[in-house]
Amino acid sequence: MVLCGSDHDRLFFLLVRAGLIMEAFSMRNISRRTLLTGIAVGAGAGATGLLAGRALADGPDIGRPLLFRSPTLAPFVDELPMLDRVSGSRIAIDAVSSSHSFHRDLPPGATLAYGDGYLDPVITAHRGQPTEIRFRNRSGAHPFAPDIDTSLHGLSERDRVEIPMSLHLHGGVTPPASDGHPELISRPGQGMTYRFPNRQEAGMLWYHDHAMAITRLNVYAGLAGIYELRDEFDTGEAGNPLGLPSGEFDLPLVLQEKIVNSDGSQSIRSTPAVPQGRWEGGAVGDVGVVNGKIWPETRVARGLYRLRLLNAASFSVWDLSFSNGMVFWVVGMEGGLLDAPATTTRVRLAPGERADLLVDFALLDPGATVELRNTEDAAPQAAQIGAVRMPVFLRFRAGAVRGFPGPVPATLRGGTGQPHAMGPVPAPQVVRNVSLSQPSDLRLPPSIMSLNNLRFHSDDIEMPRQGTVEQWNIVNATADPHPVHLHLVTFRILGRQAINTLAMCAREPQPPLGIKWTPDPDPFVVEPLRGPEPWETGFKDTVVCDPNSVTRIVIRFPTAEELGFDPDATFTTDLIQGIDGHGTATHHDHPGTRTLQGYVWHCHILDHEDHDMMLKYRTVT
Ligand SMILES: [Cu+2]
Repeated sequence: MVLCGSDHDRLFFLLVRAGLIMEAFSMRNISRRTLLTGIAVGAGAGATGLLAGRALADGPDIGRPLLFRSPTLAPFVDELPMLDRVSGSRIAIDAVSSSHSFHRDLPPGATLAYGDGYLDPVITAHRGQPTEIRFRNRSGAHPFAPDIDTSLHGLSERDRVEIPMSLHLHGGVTPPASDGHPELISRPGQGMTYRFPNRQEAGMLWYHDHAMAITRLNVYAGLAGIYELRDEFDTGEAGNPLGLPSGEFDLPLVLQEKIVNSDGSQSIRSTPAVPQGRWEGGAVGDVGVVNGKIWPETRVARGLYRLRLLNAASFSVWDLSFSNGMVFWVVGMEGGLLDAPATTTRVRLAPGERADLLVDFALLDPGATVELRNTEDAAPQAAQIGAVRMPVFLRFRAGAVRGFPGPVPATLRGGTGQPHAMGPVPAPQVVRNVSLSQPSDLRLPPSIMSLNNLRFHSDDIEMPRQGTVEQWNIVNATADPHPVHLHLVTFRILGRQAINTLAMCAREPQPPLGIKWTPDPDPFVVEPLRGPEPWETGFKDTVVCDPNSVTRIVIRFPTAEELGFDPDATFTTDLIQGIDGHGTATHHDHPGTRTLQGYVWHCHILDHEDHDMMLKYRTVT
């Protein structure tokens, strides 16, 4: 029997698989744990009160037997790391086995790194000047070797010690051969050259691993970094025509969640209910990590800052705000700037999403502190085994000195010295329904995540025409949010509507996994269209699709002429070379050269992407 996505929950099946039958059935009767009702939230709650009772409380937690947890760690004792920067038309990046201490009281634990340590470096690029990345995989055994699930996508024992890697520039308008296709993998001793044309507008992109079925482990281990693209408007220099803060007043903040062990190592596992080495479906962290440190603090001058937030977590969606409730401004998102700053007191970010913000710390008295907090609860299915909100990321402490003196700009686009205005959302020429589901089949535990009820290797893929504008109605038939990311393109959000998933599934039942299922949500909407939030009104490359809802986006698929490359060009695994640079193709993996084509779209919950919420797509002529 195949059930509709929302009819059951994945963890039930995971527990059954793990042999925890009683736990699985008792879980069905557990509503959300009430342990944390005492957590103080909102302005005025001190950090100690806020954090007491959850991740900072050490020792066994008999109330949450289904979760691992981090040891007790004091918040705000580490300085926020300032990320190193590199630039240039040719950049060498070696992926290596490294180590890093996530907290003052933790010894260094094993990581993977592009360079050294964790999360380095920030690559700065400029529009119109291509960047060539000479990538080499020089890693050793995987820090999460025992956690690799060799039942996924042909992974084997070899992958524990010879890590496959593929580098993707998230948000990059990149030729397909350089886009980090999940099956174009470099093993240790191999590498390839990635070419990024940088023909797009300024924005904060990021690069991270994208290798098939192991992305969640590689990124969590440390394979991620910021890619800062500048242009003639958003120069990143003092005196830029947009009047935006620059230099020390322009702070990239890479937000992550983790579980760490007292020996300093990271834990990718969140629940003992799933045996080690089996896909979990999503790991909720209990500590907030910013630029590689747990709950850091940073001193800020009293003035305007540009904070560029990236949700680089594997799993959680966060609703972020300041502990004093102060107003701030959204100036942009994944694909560039807004026409004008938008005032807000919160911004919600799912994995893969970025928010470009202005925050005025002149509002603080010298010595005063303010925390960046999260008020979003753990996703429903994780909450069912006791996962709770990770409440805070970092603390800012105002210094005595005055900082960036400029005001919040009145406009950012459409004027002199500014990029062209965004324009209205274009009218779609094609409407396409696509689906997100959890098509568990009692014959096939554990659960699996899916786009269109298909698996990654399906050839029943979307093939939008180049030069057309399409509306995608993304139907989320599950009980959890999923951030959907399309490679190559940016899009605009029309809005969201809750749907009656049960009624929809009764009318259009979900067939067995492997048969395309893209139900029409329109007869089942239960509310008017809700437009995008203020931080979603610009050009996006990732959108959070709420549970039991349809999320409507409008995408223009560019032509080869506009792109300066053929987005439908084929490419082969011959791109992978020995890293001595002699250009000899080495094919240890496959008996022959494989030909690949196109891009992918996927859920940016990395566990979901790995199994199997990712599909190929092509843009055709
Ligand atoms: Cu997902």
